[in-house]
Amino acid sequence: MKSFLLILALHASISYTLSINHGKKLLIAETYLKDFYGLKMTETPVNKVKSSDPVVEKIEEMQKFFGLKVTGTLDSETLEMMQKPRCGVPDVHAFSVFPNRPRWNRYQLTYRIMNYTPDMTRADVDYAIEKAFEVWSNVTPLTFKKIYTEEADIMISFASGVHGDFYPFDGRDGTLAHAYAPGPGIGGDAHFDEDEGWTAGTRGYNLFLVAAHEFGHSLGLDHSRDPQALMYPNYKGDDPRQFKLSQDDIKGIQTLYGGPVIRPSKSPELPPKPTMKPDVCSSSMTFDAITTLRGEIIFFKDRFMGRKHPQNPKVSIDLISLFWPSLPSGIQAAYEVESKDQVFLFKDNKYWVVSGMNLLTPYPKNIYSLGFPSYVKKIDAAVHNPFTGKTYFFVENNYWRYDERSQSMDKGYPRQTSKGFPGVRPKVEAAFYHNRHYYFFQGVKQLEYDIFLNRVTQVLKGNSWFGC
Ligand code: TQI
Ligand code: ZN
Ligand code: ZN
Repeated sequence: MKSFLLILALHASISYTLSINHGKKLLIAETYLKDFYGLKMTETPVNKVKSSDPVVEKIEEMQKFFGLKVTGTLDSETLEMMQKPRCGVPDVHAFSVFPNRPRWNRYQLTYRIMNYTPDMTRADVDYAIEKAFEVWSNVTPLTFKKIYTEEADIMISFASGVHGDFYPFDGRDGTLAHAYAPGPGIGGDAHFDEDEGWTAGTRGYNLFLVAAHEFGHSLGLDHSRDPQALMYPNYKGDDPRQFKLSQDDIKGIQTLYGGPVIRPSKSPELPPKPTMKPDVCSSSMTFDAITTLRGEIIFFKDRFMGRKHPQNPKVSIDLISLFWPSLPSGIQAAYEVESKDQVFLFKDNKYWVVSGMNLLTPYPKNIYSLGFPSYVKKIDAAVHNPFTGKTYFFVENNYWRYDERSQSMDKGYPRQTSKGFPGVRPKVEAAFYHNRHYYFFQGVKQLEYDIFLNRVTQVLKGNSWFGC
């Protein structure tokens, strides 16, 4: 009898009826809603099946969870989702995401504080905002970098009343702030009502707490039904120092971005292409670019980077995107300025600067800003001399010399590579500095070059560093 009623109810909520697999679909939906949405027919008195339909409600709950169109009917999209493989954890939760599940398609996001409230010191505003982002970066792979010019993903501003969008603020109390779901342009942006009294403490509205809530919206979370949650739509003027993100908020944000450990297979930006890891011990192994990075030697090849510590025989080969999700594959030149803890990475006429795993330039810069003439379209190799502060850029048969201290290209370049580096014939395809030597890579060969003797001291195999 129970199951007959359920089938009746499901039947009523099906949007299309002419289907051969009808019975099978009902069975799928019945099992799914029972297993994951606690659907119990016993809760519904027989005569109430139509008026407050628990099946329709459960279907709607499930559609909302998956960001499907909320129709309350078993449309094809919903049925398809019900048949996807999944683990046996029920979807019953309090958090919620926006329709269509908007989220950022990369982990490294930028923010910019456009103006400051006079209610607090600038340092307190900076700190509140930084801490509010940390709430979310602590439990996801997301990172937030503050920038001062150009457009950031999350633009933060204080304004009162009408302020240039369709949602004017309303004076003291009422709406405190609002933020836009992830997306281009205004997407992600957060606006704070200047008519509120903002504080770093508990007196008015605590900027850190409200910002942490707004950034939840900026990242794709809607409101939660859990009163303990940060995303619950009720201001709790608790001591911000005692603040703790609830399990519900964590579950919510992690359904969008995953947990804090960066897993290469879960990178939302690049579904791994079926390229094989390079075989570094192959006799035909060549490299796109090589640099040192905090004591390790990094070999770039296609979408991969091999990391080798000079004293450790182990080589680890990872996707470049594991470390720098927004970097392209096929890096062509790279060098480290150890004194600044910066690594410069080049591809075509663009370059990026990283410090450890952090990208310091959210957008690539143009190599012409370094002083290259416009006919240079790409750099073959680059190497930095820590004693002189000079960087050498190799392009075809020539090289340029750049002064890192004055940040300018030295006069009298380009010069021929074979003139400046006796014994080194063009062209240099990759290079790095290690222990008073440059290592130049040409095809499968490697030249060890003593920077004080100014001559080649050894000819090695290109993959000699891997202990093959
Ligand atoms: N502002 C709303 C908010 O951010 C704007 C809003 C209303 C909204 N409904 C929404 C945003 C649905 C996204 C989705 O929630 S508010 C609180 C809290 C507000 C409220 O000014 O009411 C906080 C802003 F949670 F305390 F009630 C920040 Cl923390
Ligand atoms: Zn606004
Ligand atoms: Zn909110």
